[in-house]
Amino acid sequence: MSSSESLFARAQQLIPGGVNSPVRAFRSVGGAPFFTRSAKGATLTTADGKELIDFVCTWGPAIHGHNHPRIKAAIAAALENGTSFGTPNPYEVQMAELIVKFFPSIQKVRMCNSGTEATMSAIRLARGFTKRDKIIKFAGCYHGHSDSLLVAAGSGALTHGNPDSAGVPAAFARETVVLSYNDVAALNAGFAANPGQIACVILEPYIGNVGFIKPDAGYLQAVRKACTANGAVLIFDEVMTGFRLARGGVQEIERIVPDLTCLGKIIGGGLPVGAFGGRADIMDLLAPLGPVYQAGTLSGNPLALAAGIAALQLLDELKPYAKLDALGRQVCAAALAAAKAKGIPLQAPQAGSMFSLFFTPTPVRDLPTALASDAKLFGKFFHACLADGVYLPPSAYESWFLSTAHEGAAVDRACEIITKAIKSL
Ligand code: KE4
Repeated sequence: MSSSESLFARAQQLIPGGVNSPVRAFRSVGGAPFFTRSAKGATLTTADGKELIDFVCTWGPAIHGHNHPRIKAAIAAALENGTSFGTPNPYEVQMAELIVKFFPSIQKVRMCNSGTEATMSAIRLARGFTKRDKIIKFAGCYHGHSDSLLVAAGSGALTHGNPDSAGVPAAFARETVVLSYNDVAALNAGFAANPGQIACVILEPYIGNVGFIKPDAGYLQAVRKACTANGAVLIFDEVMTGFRLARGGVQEIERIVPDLTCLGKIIGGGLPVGAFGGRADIMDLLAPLGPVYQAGTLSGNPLALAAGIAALQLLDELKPYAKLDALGRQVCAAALAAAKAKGIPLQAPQAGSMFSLFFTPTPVRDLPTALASDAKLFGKFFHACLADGVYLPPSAYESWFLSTAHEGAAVDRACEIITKAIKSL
């Protein structure tokens, strides 16, 4: 069997950067990525036969650990009946009933195939509902790679954005206003500078894509209030946090009712999935009922939904959130103790099974304070952990994840390795 090195050499001949998603290329931490041969529980086994305790969890879906027997069995059972029908299927009804049960703000829901599709479609829906074109997003929040969302704060920061990727037309970017997160004054100024023009505000209620960042007390309530006052749709992008931090996501924890919610990752049990849902008066504008078009060949795919239903049923049975929070606290406490002993400044924001380590003396509360952390030192830390068998997100600006399978030996071993790595810096 080829090793990671030979696989990567071949991959780079045919796949841009040798990867099918940029963060996997290790560009942010240096070195070459390993290839994974298999995964089980808290562990990845690489193409080189190395076992790694995994703190990426395939970027969120594997909340029950990899290759959970219940999810595997659900996929196998669905597979007996075929892989895709292109017609409505019973799993779609069961999944919709589960999502609506766990997320009271979601009265109707549409399945799709990725988080990108979910947020792109939710924005189109908000624009169709309000008949407005502009949207507000926040610096650092990532919502997938649709054109309206690959936008950075523009020169006219309060009125329009600039493309954040080649290939995004300036005309598209101008419709996106990018503001700073955790800044109520900036949000109110954004609305004031665009009176009656903002279709929606989209945000990660707890950010996972700058590393993990929590909102200031009262911030989410202020966002809700500003959207209501300005007739803008509030979209919670809970692709990462949905079912991960609580059965009903951040909106359950913070008791906020968004107008639309985007989901993904966990609801597919590791298979391709996305979903968006919310107020019925907005969702009913979707084709075939209404004028907002959205579609997908594999939307509601029976295998993906069978896996996702098994994952959600397991969450309902196990109610693992207190345990996941204890595991997250255990890892952060070990890292903070090691950093203190070493005299290295470290921040370790955490909620449940999402957390990050930022090498900086300043609490991280938005993109600038995250970027002020020492990414180079994180790279050194990343490779010290990897060498000893712990795989962290290959970027200082990503949330870590853990699963119920990390409990016990895996998390204890990982804490030892993280402690040793910090001491070696
Ligand atoms: P996908 O299109 O990758 O399924 O979902 C996009 C998305 C939307 N919203 C949030 C809050 C997300 O975190 C994501 C995707 N998360 C990244 C992790 N930073 C996926 C990893 C990757 O891009 O390879």
